[in-house]
Amino acid sequence: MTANHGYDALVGRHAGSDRPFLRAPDGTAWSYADFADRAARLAGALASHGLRPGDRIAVQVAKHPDALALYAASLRGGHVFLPLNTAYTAAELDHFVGDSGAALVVCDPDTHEAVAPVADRFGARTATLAALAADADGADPAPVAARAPDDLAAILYTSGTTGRSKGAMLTHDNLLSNAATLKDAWRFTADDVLIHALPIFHTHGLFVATNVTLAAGSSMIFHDRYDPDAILAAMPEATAMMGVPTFYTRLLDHPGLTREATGGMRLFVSGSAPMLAETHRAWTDRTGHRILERYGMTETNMNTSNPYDGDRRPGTVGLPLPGVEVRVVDGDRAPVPAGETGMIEVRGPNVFPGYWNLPEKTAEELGPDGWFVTGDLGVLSDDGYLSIVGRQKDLVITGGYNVYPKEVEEALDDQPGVLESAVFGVAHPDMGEGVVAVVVPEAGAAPDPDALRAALEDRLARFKQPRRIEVIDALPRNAMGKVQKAALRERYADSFA
Ligand code: MCA
Ligand code: AMP
Repeated sequence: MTANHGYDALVGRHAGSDRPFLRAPDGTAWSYADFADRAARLAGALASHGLRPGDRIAVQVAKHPDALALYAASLRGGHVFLPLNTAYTAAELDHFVGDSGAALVVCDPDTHEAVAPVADRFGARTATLAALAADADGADPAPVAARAPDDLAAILYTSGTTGRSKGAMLTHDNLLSNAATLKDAWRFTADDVLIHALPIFHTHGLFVATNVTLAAGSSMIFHDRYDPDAILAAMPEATAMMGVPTFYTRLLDHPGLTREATGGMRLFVSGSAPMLAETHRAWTDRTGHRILERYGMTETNMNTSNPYDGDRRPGTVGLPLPGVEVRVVDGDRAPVPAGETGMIEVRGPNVFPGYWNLPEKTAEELGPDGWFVTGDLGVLSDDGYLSIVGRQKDLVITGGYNVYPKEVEEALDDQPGVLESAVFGVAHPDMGEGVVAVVVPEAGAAPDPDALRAALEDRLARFKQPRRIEVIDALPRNAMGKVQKAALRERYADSFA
C-alpha cells in the first residue's frame, strides 16, 4: 500500500470505522467510514477533472460537509488544498488563483459567474462543489497518492505588510504533527464531541478543529455558521468548543449561558485574536469553566497553549506546546530575559517551509536556523507563560479575521480626490478591533465617505472595509515622516464605544 503521510493518519486509518464523525443540523450524519468513502470518491472526481498530485485546488465555497470531504480528497490525491474566505471578492480572488497557478477553482453556483472568468484568465478549470459531489456519487475511489512528510498539503494565503497576500505553504507533517500534539495537550479522545462553528477556510476551523477531531477519532457537530442559540442548543450533546473571542463575548450576552447549559462540556478553547482577561473571568463567573487560550499563526499552526491541567492564566497564551520552541528576542535577535518585551520567534515541526514562490520574503522571516519571526511582541514570565503585548506587524484583527492596513490604504488611495490615507484598528465591543480609515483630500477635492465606502464594495471583502471613514487635513507624522498610527488609534479610540 502506498504511504500518504497526512491522509493515512488522519483519514485512511478510519476507513472501516462505523464510529460517528460528523453530524450537521441539516440531518447529515456521517460515520468515519462514510467520510473516508466520500473523500475517496471525491478524489476520483478530482482525478476525472485531470488533477494530478502536486496540483493546487483553490476552494471558495460555503461551509458544507462536502467541503470538508474535499479537503480530505485533496490530501488523498496528493493535491495542494487552497481554501479561500467566502467573503473575498472576484478582484481579490484574481491574485490567489494567478499566484498559486491553481489547476482547478471550486466555487458555489451563486459565485460561478464571477469566478469562472478569473479561473479562465489563468487557464484553470472551474467546478462547483455540487457538480463535483454529483460526479463523486458515480466515481470510483481514486488511489491514495504517495506523500512524504515534507510534501505540500495546503497553501493558505495570508496578507502582508506590502498589501500583497503571500501563500503560506504547509506540509503534511506540519499539519499532522500539530494535530497529534494538540490532541494530547487538550486530551481529545474518541468520546469527545466538538461544536464546530468556525469557518473552514482558515487554520482555526480547518486544521485545529478538524485535524484534532480526526487525530483523536472524536466527532463533531458541524454548524454552517456561528449562531449562539444553535450553539447553546448543541451543548448538552457536546464536550468541547473552539472559537474566536467574539464567540465567547456573544455567548456572554446570551441569557441562556448558564452553569447548567455548559455542565456537560469539558473544554472551551479560544484563539486567533487576543481574549480580554475580563472576558475570561466573566466566563468563569457565569459557567464555572476556565477558557483555555492558545496562540497560533497560519505559518506555524499552534505554538503555545495554556495547560489542560494547571493554571490557565487570563491574558496569557500559555506555555510552548511540546516540541515547539518559543523565544522572545531583541532587535539583534538575541533572547531577552523573562519580564522584558521583545519579538516572539518560534521553531518546531509546526513551522512552515516558506511562502509560495517568495524565497526572499521567506528568508526575511525564516532563518536558516529554523526560527520564524512572528511579528508579534511578547513577554515571557519567570515560569514560562507567554503574553502577547502587541504587534510589530501593522495588522488589525477583527472578529478573528486579519486585515492588513496597507491593502485597504491602497484601495482608498486609488479613489478620485484622495491624496493619501491611513487605516488602523481601534477597540470594538463585538469584534475586538474595528477598522477605521482617515483620508486626506487632494487640493480642492472633498471625497465623500459614503462614496468611498461604495467604491470599496467590489474590491475588498466586507470584513476589510472600514466601519468608520473620516476626512482629515493631514496625517500625523513623526520627524522621519512616518505616519503615527498610535496617535490616530488614540484619537479615534472611542469610535465604536
Ligand atoms: C462578519 N463581518 C465582519 C466580520 N465577520 N466584519 C468584521 N470582522 C469580522 N470578523 C461583517 C459581515 O459581513 C456583516 O456585514 C457584519 O460584519 C455583521 O456580520 P455578523 O452577522 O454580525 O457576523 P457573523 O456572520 O456573525 O460573523 C462574525 C463571526 C465571524 C462569527 C465572529 O467573523 C467568524 O466566524 N469569525 C472567525 C474567524 C476565524 O475563524 N478566524 C481564524 C483565522 P454587513 O452587515 O455589512 O453585511 S486562523 C488564525 O487566525 C490563526 C492561525 C489562529 O491562531 O487561529
Ligand atoms: P493569521 O495571520 O490569521 O495566521 O493570524 C495570526 C495572528 O493572530 C498572530 O500572529 C497573532 O497576532 C494573532 N493571534 C492568534 N492567536 C492569538 C491569541 N490567542 N492572542 C493574541 N493574538 C493571537
